[in-house]
Amino acid sequence: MDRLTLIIGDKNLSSWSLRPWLAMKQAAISFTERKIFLDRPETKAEIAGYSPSGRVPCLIDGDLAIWDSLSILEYLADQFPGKHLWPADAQARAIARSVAAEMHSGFADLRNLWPMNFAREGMRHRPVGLDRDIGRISEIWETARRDYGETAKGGGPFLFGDFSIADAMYAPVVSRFATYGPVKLPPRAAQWCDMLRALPAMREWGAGAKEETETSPAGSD
Ligand SMILES: N[C@@H](CCC(=O)N[C@@H](CS)C(=O)NCC(=O)O)C(=O)O
Repeated sequence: MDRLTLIIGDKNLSSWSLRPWLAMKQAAISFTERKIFLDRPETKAEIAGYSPSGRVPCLIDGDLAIWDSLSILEYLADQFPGKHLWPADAQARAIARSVAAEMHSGFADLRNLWPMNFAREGMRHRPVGLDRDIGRISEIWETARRDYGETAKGGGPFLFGDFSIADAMYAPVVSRFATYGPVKLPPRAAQWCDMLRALPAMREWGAGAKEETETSPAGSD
C-alpha cells in the first residue's frame, strides 16, 4: 500500500487537483489516487471526511491531512528533497516560488471566464477581460524560459530547466488555452506550452477527464 493518498476532484474540472497530481507523477512519487466527484449531493460530506477546508486536493500521509495545492506541493518538496521539486539555484528558486504564488493567488479573471474543461479543445471562446491575465502569463512563461530554463544546468525543457512546482502550477492554464484558444504566445512560451501538453502524465490526466465526460455531463470548475 502507498504511504500517500491524494484526494482529487473530477479530472475534467478540478484544476487545483491537477497540480499536485502532475507533480507526483512527474517526480515518480508513488501515491494512491482517490477521486471525489464535485457538484453532487454527496460531494461535501465525502470531502469533509478527508479535508478540513472542505476542498480538494488534499494529501493524506498517515494521520496527517495536508490541504491546499501549494502547501501540498511544498510538503512534497520537503519530504522528497531528492526529487528537486524546486530549482537548486537560490535565485531561480525564489523566482519559481514567486510565479507559483502568483498563480495560486491571482488570475481570477482567467479562472472565472475560462474554467478548466480538460477534455474539450478548440472552442475558440474569448470573452473580454482576459487580455491582462493572458499577457502576464505569456510573459511569465517566456521570461522563465529565457532567463532560467534555457540557462539552467542540464538544459531541461521546463520553465526553470528541470520540472518544478512552477510547471505544475501552470499546467491547468495549458489545458484552458487548448480548450478556449488558440492563444498567440511568444516563441519560448509556445514551445513550453506544447511540451507540457504532450507530457505522458498530462495525457493520462486527459484520458481520465475524457472518460468522465463520456459517462457524465461536464459541469463547471
Ligand atoms: N486554494 C485551494 C482551492 C481548492 C478548490 O477550490 N478546490 C475545489 C475544486 S478545484 C473544490 O474543492 N471545490 C469543492 C467545493 O467547494 O465544494 C487550493 O489551492 O487547493
